[in-house]
Amino acid sequence: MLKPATTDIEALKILDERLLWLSAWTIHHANHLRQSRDGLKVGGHQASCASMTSIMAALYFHALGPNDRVAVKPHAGPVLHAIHYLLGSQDREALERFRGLGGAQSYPSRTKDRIPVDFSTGSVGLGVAITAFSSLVQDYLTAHDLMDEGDRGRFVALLGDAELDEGNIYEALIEAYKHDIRNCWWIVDYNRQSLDAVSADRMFERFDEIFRSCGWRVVELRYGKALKAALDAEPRIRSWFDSLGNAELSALHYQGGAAWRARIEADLGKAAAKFLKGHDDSALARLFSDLGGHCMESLVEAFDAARDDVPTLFIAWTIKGRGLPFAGHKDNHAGLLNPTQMAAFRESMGVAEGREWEKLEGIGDNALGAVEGAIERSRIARDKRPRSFGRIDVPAIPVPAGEEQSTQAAFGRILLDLAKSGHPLADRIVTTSPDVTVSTNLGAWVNQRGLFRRSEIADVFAQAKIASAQKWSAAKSGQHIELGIAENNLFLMLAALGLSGDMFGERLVPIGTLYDPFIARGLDALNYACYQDARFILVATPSGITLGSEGGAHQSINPPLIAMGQPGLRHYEPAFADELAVMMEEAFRLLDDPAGESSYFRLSTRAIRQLEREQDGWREGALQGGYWLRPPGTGAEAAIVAMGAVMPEALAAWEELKEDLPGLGLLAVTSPDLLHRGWTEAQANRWSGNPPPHLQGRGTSEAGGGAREPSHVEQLLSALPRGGGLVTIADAAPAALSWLGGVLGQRVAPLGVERFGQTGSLADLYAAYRLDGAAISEAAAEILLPTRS
Ligand SMILES: Cc1ncc(C[n+]2csc(CCOP(=O)(O)OP(=O)(O)O)c2C)c(N)n1
Ligand SMILES: [Mg+2]
Repeated sequence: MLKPATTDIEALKILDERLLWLSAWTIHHANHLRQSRDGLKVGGHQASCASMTSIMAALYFHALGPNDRVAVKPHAGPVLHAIHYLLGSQDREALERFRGLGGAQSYPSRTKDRIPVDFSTGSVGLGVAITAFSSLVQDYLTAHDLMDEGDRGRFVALLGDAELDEGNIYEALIEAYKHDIRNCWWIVDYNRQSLDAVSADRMFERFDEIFRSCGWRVVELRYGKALKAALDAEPRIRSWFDSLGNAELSALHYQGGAAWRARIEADLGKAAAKFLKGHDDSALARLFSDLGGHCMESLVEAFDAARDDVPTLFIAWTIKGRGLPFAGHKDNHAGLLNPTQMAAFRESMGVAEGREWEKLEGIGDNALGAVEGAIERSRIARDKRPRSFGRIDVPAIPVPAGEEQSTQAAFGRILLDLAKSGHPLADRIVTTSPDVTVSTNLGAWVNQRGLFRRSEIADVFAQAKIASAQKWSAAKSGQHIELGIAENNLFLMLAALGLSGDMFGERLVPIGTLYDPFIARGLDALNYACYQDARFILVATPSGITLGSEGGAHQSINPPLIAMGQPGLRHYEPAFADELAVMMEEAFRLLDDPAGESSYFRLSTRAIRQLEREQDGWREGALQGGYWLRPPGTGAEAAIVAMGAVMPEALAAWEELKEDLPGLGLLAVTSPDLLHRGWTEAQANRWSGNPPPHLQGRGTSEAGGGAREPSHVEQLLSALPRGGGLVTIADAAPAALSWLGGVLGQRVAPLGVERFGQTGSLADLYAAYRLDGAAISEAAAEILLPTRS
């Protein structure tokens, strides 16, 4: 790589200042100039942007190539928008609407921003860690010949120093080490301030050790060129400067030149006289502000020197709020320049009033050409990459044979059959699991398709001819990514795999398995995956107190409620293997559909007798969230509404009660999530001008505010009278089903699990937690008696 000419460095410095100006102005405009409709503070982080502009100028206008992908520190979002504004891929209107409806988002968003955002960020730590998993996905794609080596890129995370407190970063670091990841740069904006205050001094020395021990190269950019030269010449000043704590440094940056002088005089006395004489106050402030993360020469040099594929941590010393009046102040995280300060800043930039949005306003003629050249030469993608959908051919998924089977076993069987079928879908599937591959029934699939590793790992047990049902060798061709026990990593892996189509143009079909209760462990990472519209299938098994002897610590209660509240993820909870087959087929299809989403299957280890179906009508209902397993007869007053593993109890109770309760129905719920969504959507459509298909084109009077298509759940429940009774039962929090009473005003007796589980046989536990036939009878009596009296 050619050494950049001095004029290029000068141009990058000017761009650095320009990003500082534009990011501060965008935030200022949103807070002080745009008309406020609610009187609330709009917010934005001028100080957090200011400490990153040099790093981002060096990256986007020099170091990054077209295949590199970046996760930008959330609160530096305005800098990313400013960069794309200069590149012509962001428009002024979106910046003027920063943090407003339809405007540039507060934190970079893949789905909502119009500029190409490689990774959404917002929840600190996750954007950092996902870059490691995306680099693993890139390795997977090249190993499977789905991507050319030449198209490989680097994965860059720009992070705040306080993000290093997020534990998920270290979980990812460990996993990344095991998988020997490469092509990753994590660049710490080391301004030594967080949201509340200045960061603790003690940790810093440890970070480089932690990373080095995980195979990373650590590059510390502590001093800029000028500061380094000055400190080299004055060893005493260097040791004094190095001894300052984070808070002292920040305070001095805030106070400025006179304070630096006074402090040096106080600490070093006569020994510093010569040094102080050679620097006036403003020279002192300038010199000590020349930290590595603000020195363009140092940044460019460091990035150019790290072009191999070794994962690299850059610790770039910066000043939070650099160049702004609150630089270094411990309270500056959400600080905003006031209009007077902003006017002074504008003038210092040579920007005329009224021309604030002019991209290169105030840049002198001598420099203009070089700056324009640097912008033009930027190699990063200007446009959003097209999403890749509709490429996966989904075969019919056969129902696994067996009179008695559990949904978990059926899942394993479906994957095994797919693996053996040689269907192209199977070649796109990548499975992953945090050390529960075998216990979630993925083992047979792994036996067929193998573990993925860039370099081969032999199965020592197999080589030694030790009998084992599970093969465990790894190779480039493998299709299972085994993770250590860290559910955060599972969801980040699924997020990265699930973005493969959008990021690399090759959609993969990721399937992740874990135990249902431990979804909670990775919940924010799951939300993060969905927020980016990553597409995957999550199989959570075993679940509920049906897990029996494993006890309360492993028996999940609330995941169906979690799923109901999670956008971008649909919950299916089948009772029977044939339902699961239909749902998996749907989940594969949804994963590859622009209007689709990810799916979550809550499965069980309880083997139950399968049904002999007389017709196929149930399928459509099962995909929409429920169907009548025993339709209510005429004059019916009540129904049992059951989900998942407790279906045998519901069926038995139905047999027992049907004489006493003529017409009693049994509704099999396969997804409370979908039923609820359908219900609220139907209501919203009535008012939001999205008429149901049969009313479309008939004008608004009929379509909006008038008749509406009843939702699936309304159609199902209208088989019973208003005022009828529903006994709902699920091996989960009863609230997952009890809301059904609100749909048509029917009364509900909800059965479910509300206390922590415990060990026990199924019969004991179902009796103790009221999930058995007796409980259903009692509940039915309770709910029907008042109407009869
Ligand atoms: C998971 C999570 N917790 C809390 C926050 C709120 N928050 C946003 S920025 C921030 C501090 C960030 O400090 P640092 O990473 O050093 O960034 P700086 O602004 O100093 O560059 C916090 C606590 C968040 N965004 N995400
Ligand atoms: Mg910080």
